[in-house]
Amino acid sequence: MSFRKDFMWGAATSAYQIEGGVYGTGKGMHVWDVFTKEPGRIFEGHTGDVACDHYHRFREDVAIMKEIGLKAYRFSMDWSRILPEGTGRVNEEGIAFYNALIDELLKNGIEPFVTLYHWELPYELYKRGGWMNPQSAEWFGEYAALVADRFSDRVKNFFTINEPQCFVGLGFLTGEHAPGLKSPIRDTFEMAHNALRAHGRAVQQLRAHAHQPLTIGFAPTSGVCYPETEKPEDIEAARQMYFSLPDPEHWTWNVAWWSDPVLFGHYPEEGLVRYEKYLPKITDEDLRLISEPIDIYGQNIYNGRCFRMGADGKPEEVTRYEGFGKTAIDWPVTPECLRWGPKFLYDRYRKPIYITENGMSAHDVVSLDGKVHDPNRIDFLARYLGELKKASDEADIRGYFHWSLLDNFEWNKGYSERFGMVYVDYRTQQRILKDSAHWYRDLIQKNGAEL
Ligand code: GCO
Repeated sequence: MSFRKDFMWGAATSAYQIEGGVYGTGKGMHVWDVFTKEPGRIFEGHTGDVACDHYHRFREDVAIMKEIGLKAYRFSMDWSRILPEGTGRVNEEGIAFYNALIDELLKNGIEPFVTLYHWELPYELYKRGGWMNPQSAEWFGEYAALVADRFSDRVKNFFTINEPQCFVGLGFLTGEHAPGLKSPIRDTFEMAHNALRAHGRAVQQLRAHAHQPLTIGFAPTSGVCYPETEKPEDIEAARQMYFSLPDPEHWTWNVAWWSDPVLFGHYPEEGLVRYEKYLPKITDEDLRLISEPIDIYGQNIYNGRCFRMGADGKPEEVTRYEGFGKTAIDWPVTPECLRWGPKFLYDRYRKPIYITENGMSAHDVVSLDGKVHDPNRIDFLARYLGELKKASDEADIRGYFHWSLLDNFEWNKGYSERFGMVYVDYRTQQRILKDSAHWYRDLIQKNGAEL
């Protein structure tokens, strides 16, 4: 049991969550820039206007990555920083920022993995219907082509869209995230379909404009279903549940509706029946576009639910015991998800897998000794990565990106949740490596041998 020799140990961030540099940088507005100014939307009225000020401090942040020994860094580009109106006019200052960041990473021997879309829908495109507009696939393609033109001489690895489950589900069904709408279910299926078309168009455009062969994937999320025991029937129960489809009002929380069309070129039959009255027109041409071949499968995984096969031959959920472990944000601690998630995904989709996000929020504080002690995060990582190591025997797993490098703007929870391996004091922008960052450095050096 071991990780590949060339395993990519990394950490992840996203543009709006860390960059700041919103004003005076030539950037356009996106839906989060607007949403965070709405009273009552975000914890204590926090915004990403300054965030970790990474826009101005990226050199220091890359030095921190180097100190931790990261082999790879996953970050996202803000579409509206590059194309302020979403299409057309280019903001050269934004291009220069990402160029400098990429160069700094490469100079320090850190492999960049770029995500094109981590939820920064340009506001000008939102006004034209955003993902509801079938043209959105072309808009996103234009952006992808530009990114490939300008950066793919140095960047080889790309993810198109991040967690469509969230930007459609939280943005347009529950309204907790930008743009904060409670849209008809019918609309959200249309948006999802267009977002998948946009993914496909981006894959085409990245390749068409690439300066070298690229490795391309996308990065959906999922709550994993894992088995109570290793009995074949329990494994089968968990697998069935993992790829099952929920009720229409929660429909975005699933794997198969998003990933089957990308990897197989068709939506799951069960969903076509179940969601029939909400579906847009789906053409063969759309499905060909959506299933434009990709190279790798990225998956964000934070937790899961446990299942066993019931006496009646139907999967049943194993209830959590009282006092079950949880993180500060109230998510359960379920290390098994990092074994069974990648295994089930690999069995089904047969693509090399990257864990594009995993980590935990804790109530980290600076102690009297000036350090940030986070034994709970170390314990969490040891457990989760131990399970991922088991999965490495059963699936082709290429890398792991810890969420997150830095404490950052946690969407509608503002700065109240700390997911970083590096503590950020938002008053001074001072960074302090938490104990977990030192632990991770040792782990990387030994390629996880001691897990
Ligand atoms: C994502 C995630 C991150 C979050 C993290 C903790 O979409 O990639 O939502 O942006 O910060 O998952 O919630």
